[in-house]
Amino acid sequence: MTVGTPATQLPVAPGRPVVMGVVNVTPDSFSDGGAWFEPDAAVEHGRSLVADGADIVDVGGESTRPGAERPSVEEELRRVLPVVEALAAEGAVVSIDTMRAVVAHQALRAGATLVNDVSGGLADPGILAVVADAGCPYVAMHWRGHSTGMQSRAVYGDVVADVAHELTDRRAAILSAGVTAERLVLDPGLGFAKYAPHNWALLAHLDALTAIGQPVLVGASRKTFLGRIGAPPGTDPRPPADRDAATAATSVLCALAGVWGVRVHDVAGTRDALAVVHEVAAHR
Ligand code: PMM
Repeated sequence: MTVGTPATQLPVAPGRPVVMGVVNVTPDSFSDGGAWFEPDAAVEHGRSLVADGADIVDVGGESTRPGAERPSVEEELRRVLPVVEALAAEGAVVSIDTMRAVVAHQALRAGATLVNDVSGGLADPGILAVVADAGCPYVAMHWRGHSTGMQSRAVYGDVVADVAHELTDRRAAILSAGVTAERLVLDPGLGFAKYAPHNWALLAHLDALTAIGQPVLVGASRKTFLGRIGAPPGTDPRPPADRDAATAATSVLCALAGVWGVRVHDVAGTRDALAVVHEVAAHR
């Protein structure tokens, strides 16, 4: 093991999906761009997500909004490492949201225990060896290319079948790189090379993704397709902060579909929504 940390198990939350709270240490993320760009503000935000009931805090230093330019490796490290280190030192379960092997490696050294890779190992295949060596859980998201020009790749025959097929192929590659099946989570990548009808279809057919046989994570939170809910035709989508009720509704659907986890900005609202699902299930 190269990172000097013990192998970690996939976190689970009995009776409900795991809630992963988002800490974007970026100047330009679509949902909360710039709000937590200073390390102290990002750490404070991570703490408040834990207080709200986040099981995991997901720290990322690269915006993946459509068309976003990539930061340098040095800049990404500068953004995320102090935040990972501080939150992990306080006992938070920290995941590192990165496509880069070196960032994953350094973040694991700084105390992260899970790697969340929106490229599923396609952007930097070396990340799979880092994860395999660390023995840590790994989220592999469905991805068809970097943010610049990504929406031009939103071409599907049957989006649900195509995404399930491509994730199944990624699973084979990831397992053969030495990541263990019990630590591998798959994610449909809502909004990544996908337009609104693709996202809705994937949410409507989560069973096709859970059927692959791996735990599933869904990141619908505050994405543009949810901003169209309640926005009159011909107007702009509602702003990201007004999309939390719609996000909580997606978390309910995810819970009913038996997903492993949801990645959200509004942890408190999602925990309430999931508690409702839990109570109803307990009273059947
Ligand atoms: N979405 C974003 C970033 N990271 N990770 C996973 N696993 N799944 C997602 O859907 C996902 C992600 C982009 O959203 P943000 O800018 O609000 O973080």
